[in-house]
Amino acid sequence: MNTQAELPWDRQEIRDSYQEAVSVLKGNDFGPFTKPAPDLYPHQWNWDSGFIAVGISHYDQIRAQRELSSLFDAQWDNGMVPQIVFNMDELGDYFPEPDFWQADRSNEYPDHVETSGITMPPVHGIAVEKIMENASDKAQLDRWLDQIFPKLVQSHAFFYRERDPHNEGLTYIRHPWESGIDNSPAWDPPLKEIDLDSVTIPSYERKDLDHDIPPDQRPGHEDYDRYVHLIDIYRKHNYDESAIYDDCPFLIQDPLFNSILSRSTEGLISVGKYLGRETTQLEDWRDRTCRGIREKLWSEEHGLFFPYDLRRQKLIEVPTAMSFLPLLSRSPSAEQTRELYDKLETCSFCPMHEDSCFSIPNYDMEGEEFDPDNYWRGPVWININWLLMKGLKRHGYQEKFRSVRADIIELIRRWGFREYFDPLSGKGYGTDRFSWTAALLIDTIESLPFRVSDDKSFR
Ligand code: 9WN
Repeated sequence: MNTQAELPWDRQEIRDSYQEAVSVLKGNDFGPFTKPAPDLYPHQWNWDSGFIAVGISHYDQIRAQRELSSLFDAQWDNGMVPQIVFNMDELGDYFPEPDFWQADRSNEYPDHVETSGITMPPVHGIAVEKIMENASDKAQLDRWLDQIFPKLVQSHAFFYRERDPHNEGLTYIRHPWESGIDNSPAWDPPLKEIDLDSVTIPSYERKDLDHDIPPDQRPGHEDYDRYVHLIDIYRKHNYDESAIYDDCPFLIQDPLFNSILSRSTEGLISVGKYLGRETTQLEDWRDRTCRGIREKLWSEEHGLFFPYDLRRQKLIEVPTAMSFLPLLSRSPSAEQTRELYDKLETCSFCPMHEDSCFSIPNYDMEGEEFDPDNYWRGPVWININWLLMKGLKRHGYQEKFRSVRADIIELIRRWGFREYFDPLSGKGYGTDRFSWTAALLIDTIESLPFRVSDDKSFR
């Protein structure tokens, strides 16, 4: 067990970082939800809200509950929780917005909010479990859980009913934005199969480049053309899942998505047991997904997990941080776990510098496409490192767990609440005052040997 004496920061420094993180989240608070960042992302995002709720749960139970309630209020009739719930007070600064998605063509669309027409990695079972652990007002908690728990179960049922065509326990994603790791090099092979010269791309105007972020840190124009082409397919099929399945060129069973789904289901099992509900169905989902990951997404040759391309019926053998995400769940066998750990320690994923290591980059540093400042093509992301940190702890890799934890704190202390970080220099990129960076810093600090939130004097 690490002791305070082994930590490189004193209590006051940690308290200062914690307080600053709280002020980032309060600054991005829009009432019912927290914006991912002040300008670049003005709406509510699905997995962002899950991570944000985890952080807020340490200091404001009711606000954390509200973060998830507002997201689930936009749940579609078929159970899908949308990737974006639009903030109708701030339309115009982001692309694509409701007029482009036209998601109301779906029979399943909610009638009181505007949303996009895809989903995202379901981290909310993890968040609800965390809120339950941290709650001080149990009566409030019970009332809220009673209301949110069935919605969460319904959202998982959506995946097994609509997105698991072969009953393998593996959900597919149908857009890179559903993965949350939009321009990961792992999506290059399937996306390149979309021949841009032979499809008609609807006209559109990007807004993400209007925020002083260098274009080479964001996805390219050809990426956007393909993102838009996929949306056009959904619109043509009125967002009908089975029609989309028949036609969509991008259908991927992704280890990141499925590991999160399985870990989130574990969260729901804990909540279900607390509420005295039947959890057999949840246990069956958890086990089926773990088996699917372990058996279908593993590459013996590489000793890594990879996404499976359902269209082309093969693994996409591109090593990324998502190859390790099954550690978050009980999916990997003991042998697979050891192999993953060994790979994490190679120079592909463990960038050691003179005095510092900046933790786990999102893509193989020795890979051809490695780019230390381009979005999901190399940088370190705090949410991925936070998930991996939990996975390392779960599988008993205490030392590596502590080093990733220390890197998360140190990166943010040095470079601020940035969206992503250069794995070579540590430098922060993308938007500043990024909400999940702040929220997950809070949770990471709370896992230190002394609990900052127990010390009421600093707030
Ligand atoms: C598209 C909000 C979101 C994150 C994603 C991240 C980025 C959006 C974009 O921002 O994606 O969903 O416009 O680039 O890739 O993970 O949820 O923070």
